Amino acid sequence: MTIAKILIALALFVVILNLYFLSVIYSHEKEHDHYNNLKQVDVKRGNKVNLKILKKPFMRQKPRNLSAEINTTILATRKILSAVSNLKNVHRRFSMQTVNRLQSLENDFKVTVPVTSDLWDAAAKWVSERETIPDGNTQLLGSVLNALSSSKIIRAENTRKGTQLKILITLEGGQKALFKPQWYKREEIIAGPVYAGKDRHNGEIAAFHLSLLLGLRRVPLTVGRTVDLRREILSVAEHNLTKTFFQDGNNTCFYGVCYYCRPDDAVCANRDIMEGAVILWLPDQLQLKKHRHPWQRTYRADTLAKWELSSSYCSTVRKNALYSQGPRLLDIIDTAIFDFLIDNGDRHHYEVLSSFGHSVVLLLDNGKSFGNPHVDHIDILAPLYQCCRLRKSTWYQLWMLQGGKLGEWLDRLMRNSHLHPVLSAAHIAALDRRLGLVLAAVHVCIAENNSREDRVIIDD
Ligand SMILES: *[C@@H]1O[C@H](CO)[C@@H](O)[C@H](O)[C@H]1NC(C)=O
Ligand SMILES: *[C@@H]1O[C@H](CO)[C@@H](O)[C@H](O)[C@H]1NC(C)=O
Ligand SMILES: *[C@@H]1O[C@H](CO)[C@@H](O)[C@H](O)[C@H]1NC(C)=O
Ligand SMILES: CC(=O)N[C@H]1CO[C@H](CO)[C@@H](O)[C@@H]1O
Ligand SMILES: CC(=O)N[C@H]1CO[C@H](CO)[C@@H](O)[C@@H]1O
Repeated sequence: MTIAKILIALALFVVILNLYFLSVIYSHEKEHDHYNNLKQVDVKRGNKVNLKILKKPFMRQKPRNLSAEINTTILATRKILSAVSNLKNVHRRFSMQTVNRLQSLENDFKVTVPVTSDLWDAAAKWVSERETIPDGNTQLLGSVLNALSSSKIIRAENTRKGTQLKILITLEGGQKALFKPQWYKREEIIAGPVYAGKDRHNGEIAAFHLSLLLGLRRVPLTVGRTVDLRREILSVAEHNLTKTFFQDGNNTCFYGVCYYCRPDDAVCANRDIMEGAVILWLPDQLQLKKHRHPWQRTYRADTLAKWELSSSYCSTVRKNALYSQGPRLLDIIDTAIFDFLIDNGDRHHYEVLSSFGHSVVLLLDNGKSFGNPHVDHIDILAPLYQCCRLRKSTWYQLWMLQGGKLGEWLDRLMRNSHLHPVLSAAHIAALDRRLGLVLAAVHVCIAENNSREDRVIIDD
């Protein structure tokens, strides 16, 4: 009798437990999209604890298709590495033409006029369909950068949008800019997935300078700036931001208001002095349009993206009118090369200027860069090696900069920065190594197209 009762009770318990799990599974599947979004931003933050919390216990996990992975990312990596070791180590010297171009760029960084609000108008006029800074006629570049790093801050507020802590500042003359604080020391190495960690303020500065060196003039003007947090920011901050300031010993800290901003995740000044990057706000009348990046990562270790599974992914992308005509696909490939050089594997979306028909893909938000100088994430180059095409002007610029001096020149351009050295020696060295890999990837493509360079290098 009692045994039967216990058995019945047990059976009932199992049924109820099953129902409970079923309902849990159902609710999880329903929230799938929302869940993914959450997870995506969370992993970006590089916070291991949160990763665990968000791990889906009840969802079926897709098994990794290792053979497919070997056929795409690993196969491409193998080819590129073998090509780079076969390419003769030419150690070309820069041509006179390259040296002249670099010196003229260096000249552009000279401060020629004092700070006035006219400089903001000049910089606003620079932004066009294909560039944030025109090539030539930019004698005022150094002066605008100087204004950005020295103008009085008259207002500081939360940016509200976004997952990363940044402050929207207004400079004297009404110019808006973003302030991204320093989280890491120069020598710190960000371990983990390519998108791990918080923004690197020095990465933003280096990315801007590198974009000019590469002739990819699509990054907003960016400078290093040291602020007195109490005197320059807190004194002009709106209430929402002020509330997040506190004192930790002798140091002033704040945590701001953003998706992940929390008191226990604050950034602290050295007493009141804080280093950061100041990024010029693009003119307000130019509307930005955001697109999902076709080579977006899944931000999940257990799921591969389509581009990681199929080496013919590019032909899928090119079925979309956005990428089958106009400059967009070649812009994406330029972006991939730029991101590979700076080690940014976090460009899940990209922005264009919607006021223009053929807007360039802007290189905004380059903070997840220069994380680990000892690792080359070759899969960032997937748009290049899967589409096997690149713009002739980009190829030319890369070709002219080979020879082991790209890093040296970048460092030289950044010598004017308040924060010099902006990058550690290891990151500087990584740039030339990665440039070699980009050139090798292009060589692999040309070889696979029966040495038809014209099929890979696109005259546009
Ligand atoms: C793995 O990917 C390859 C190539 O895309 C495919 O042929 C194969 O069926 C896949 N295997 C599994 C188990 O999904
Ligand atoms: C300040 O924060 C509150 C609550 O989060 C929000 O509703 C309000 O819009 C914020 N104000 C400004 C100016 O950011
Ligand atoms: C704060 O500064 C004072 C004066 O320089 C020093 O004596 C004290 O040890 C500092 N406190 C901390 C927590 O660093
Ligand atoms: C086309 C191709 O390269 N296929 C290979 C994918 O990977 C598996 C496992 O390594 C090979 O068996 C296939 O030949
Ligand atoms: C015309 C041609 O041969 N195109 C090929 C160039 O190389 C890529 C990558 O191997 C191929 O996908 C193209 O078909």
